[in-house]
Amino acid sequence: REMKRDLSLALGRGELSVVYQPQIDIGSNQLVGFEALLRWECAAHGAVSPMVFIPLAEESGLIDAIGAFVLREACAEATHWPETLSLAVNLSPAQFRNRAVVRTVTDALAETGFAPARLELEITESVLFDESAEALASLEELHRMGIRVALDDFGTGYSSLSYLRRFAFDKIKIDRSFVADLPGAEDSAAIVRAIIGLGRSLKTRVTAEGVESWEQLLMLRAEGCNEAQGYLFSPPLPRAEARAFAKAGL
Ligand code: G
Ligand code: G
Ligand code: NA
Ligand code: MN
Repeated sequence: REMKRDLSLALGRGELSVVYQPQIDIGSNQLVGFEALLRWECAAHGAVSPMVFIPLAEESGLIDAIGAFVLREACAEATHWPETLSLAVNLSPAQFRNRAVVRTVTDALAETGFAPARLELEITESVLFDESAEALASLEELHRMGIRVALDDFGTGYSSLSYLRRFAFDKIKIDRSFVADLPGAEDSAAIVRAIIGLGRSLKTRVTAEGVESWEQLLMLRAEGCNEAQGYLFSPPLPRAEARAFAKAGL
């Protein structure tokens, strides 16, 4: 459709930007890093959600250029933060269709001088779902460079547990749909408790997404969840505000 054409022009027109959401260590209440999230302010359509334009980018092949832009932009920005802070960047399954994704990541690190050990890549289990041999090889190559890999939106896919055996994820992110029902809903509480227990057994850190209330945070802390992000702490922030947040701590 027409929006696809607008998206192909968006990069050149400077309509794409990156915002940063703080990630907090629940035990110490310290800021540990930020997740980079893409934004598109389209001249014709106004603000378009990544839930809408990322699938368009995947269909049209623009995802590689857009993905490279997010990595370069976010790594460059993160060099201005204190060295203790990490940067998480979302990668689309479509970016793992060929091994060039490794080059895209290493190029961004080389161009910006950002340390691989401070970078975390967020992927969904569907990365390992199709053409998993190639994707797995790319993930392992990135891992060997010291880059961390997080399993995003955990609990919403088809057979999440088998993916935990296929690759040694550094982090599991509990999907915000489970967190939204806390602390009241018994079934969501049981699922969240089980995921945190799984992380503990596998020695994999667990992050809760979409934390909006103190009640949710207290429950997550009591259950031993490692990290949290959500509106309780901060919405995603434009880079100048994220920089100020980084310098001030939490
Ligand atoms: O920021 P927001 O809640 O609107 O993000 C909606 C969805 O878009 C989330 O699932 C998020 O992971 C995805 N998303 C945001 N930024 C990026 C990005 O840079 N790359 C990819 N592949 N997905 C992104
Ligand atoms: O799929 P992913 O987890 O990458 O999506 C992150 C998305 O969640 C972003 O679009 C961000 O704007 C949104 N988000 C961040 N914090 C909260 C929150 O506390 N509540 C809700 N409902 N959404 C959030
Ligand atoms: Na994410
Ligand atoms: Mn998520």
